[in-house]
Amino acid sequence: MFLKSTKKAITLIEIVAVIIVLGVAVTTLINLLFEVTRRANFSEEVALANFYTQGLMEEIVSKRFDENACCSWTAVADLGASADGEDPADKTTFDDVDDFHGFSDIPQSSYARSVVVEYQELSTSTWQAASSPPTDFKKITVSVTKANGEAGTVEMESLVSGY
Ligand SMILES: [Ca+2]
Ligand SMILES: [Ca+2]
Repeated sequence: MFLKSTKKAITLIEIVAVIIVLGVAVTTLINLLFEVTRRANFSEEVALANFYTQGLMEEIVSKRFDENACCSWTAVADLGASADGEDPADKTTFDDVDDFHGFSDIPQSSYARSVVVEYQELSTSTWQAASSPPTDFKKITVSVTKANGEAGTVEMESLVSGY
């Protein structure tokens, strides 16, 4: 009778121990699963943002350097599609790289894409915003951001020349 009673007590302790161990293990597994899911989402966001950034960049650099013939390049105030008479909302009407200045669109729900084009100059060995534009070089920056995403903003820059 005494032995039987002791065996029951040990069984209860074992059950409590198993519950505690399972609780810790399940919590750890859930945390691990959450982290794996978060990283997978992050990778997918970066990959998609890269895809949309690169796609638009390739489209822009396929256009000619400027609306004007060499070398009376477009004034800074006239960068963008409006000054050339193209439709700022319709990039299929754009025919030179700076027409994309100020352009923005939503390639997919919650992904916002925008473009900045600015004249550049080489100072010693560093490219920087031109101190007296226009110059023969334009830097194109395409940015893609996912709303409420973890990847932040993905940016791609290209330098094109009027030569
Ligand atoms: Ca144009
Ligand atoms: Ca233009």
